[in-house]
Amino acid sequence: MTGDRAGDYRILHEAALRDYLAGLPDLVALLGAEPVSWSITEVGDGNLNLVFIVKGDRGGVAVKQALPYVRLVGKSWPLPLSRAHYEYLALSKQADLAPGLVPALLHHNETLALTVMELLEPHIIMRKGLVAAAQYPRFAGDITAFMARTLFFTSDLALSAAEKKEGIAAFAGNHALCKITEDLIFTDPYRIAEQNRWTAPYLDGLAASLRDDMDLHVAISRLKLKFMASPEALLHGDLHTGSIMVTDSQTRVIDPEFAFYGPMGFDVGAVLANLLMAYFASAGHERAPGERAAFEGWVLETVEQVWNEFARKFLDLWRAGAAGDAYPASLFAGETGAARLEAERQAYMQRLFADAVGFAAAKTIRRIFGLAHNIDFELIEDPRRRAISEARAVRLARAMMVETGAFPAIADVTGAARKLRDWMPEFVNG
Ligand code: SR1
Ligand code: MG
Repeated sequence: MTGDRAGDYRILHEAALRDYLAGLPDLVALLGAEPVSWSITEVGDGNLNLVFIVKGDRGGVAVKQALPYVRLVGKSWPLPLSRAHYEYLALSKQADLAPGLVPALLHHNETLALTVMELLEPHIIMRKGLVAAAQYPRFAGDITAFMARTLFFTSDLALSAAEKKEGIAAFAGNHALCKITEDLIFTDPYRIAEQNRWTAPYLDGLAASLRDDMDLHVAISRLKLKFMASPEALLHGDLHTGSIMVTDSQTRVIDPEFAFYGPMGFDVGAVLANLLMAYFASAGHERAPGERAAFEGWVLETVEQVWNEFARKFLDLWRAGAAGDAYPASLFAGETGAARLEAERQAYMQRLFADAVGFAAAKTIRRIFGLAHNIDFELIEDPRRRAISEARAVRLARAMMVETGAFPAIADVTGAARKLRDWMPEFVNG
């Protein structure tokens, strides 16, 4: 898969990309024999990379190239190209563990930090669909299969200690991407940081309160420590709805460049948080009342399904024959052993749920006060309206982070979200 004609790294814009691809016979066969007639369009709307769609008369591919800096900010923020290596490694692993749920890999060049993948068409970025109030009936089933299988099979429940440590080592070098998360999610929104932004002036008071709230500082710091020091499984590491492409009948998880061995709740929490943000943003978008109610009902139902189906699938895998070095079968023999192990599984899932609740809260707050926002809120043009939606999301997120124990089940999360649907923050009357 690694390209063999690469020189030193260089950014491939249209002409250079055409020449490069024209030298790869398998891709020429896929695209069509006339490179000059291929259309090449840069479509990257993420924060880090270049993404091209290349189409010929026979077919199309997606090409992703890492830039040596953060695209969102520019050359002043350098970022290692090695993230393309970790993304390729993670995609390969995920393709093995969750077949059909990630794009097919067609070519990878380490030197150019470039990967060619199956063109996902007519898939769209799920976040864009959610902003348009679209519902995705396959989503909960697919994303829970993806998470249950990738997390379980890379954990100590499924692997020997040696295999697990090899896995940790293979991704340990991706620390620059982890550092982005450590800073942008777990630190900056709670202190004065140059790159923070929020919907001013409405959220000025809330932003200031985040900086003084010691209960929140303790809670976010515990989550940060868990993120840094709990290599439970291979995470996608950035599993928001912008990293998922969908149609009515298919789901594909993309962009695992933040992959590393971390706490499972981080991935699960990311999915929950992004659905909850879509729920709160819904009130800010122009929608007929019936459409709004149907969409919001579906989103909260999906939040519940995501946790419940994930937990069920994860437990099924564990019960079906865990071959990992954790919980050795020889220690849980007989009926008593089986009963104790089952109780332990339930306790494990309860801890994982609490982690997911906390991480979901952290993911929400960062999108409202940190550097990188999301279009769920950003596309609400009227800032006052946007701030109302954001303040509701933050109110729930603070409770989830500081009083995590008050949310023992997913229905407690959706119930609290429902109660905040028409809640008005102080700035509305003040
Ligand atoms: C500087 S990168 C900002 C964010 O974009 C990615 O999608 C990650 O979420 C990261 O935190
Ligand atoms: Mg991304």
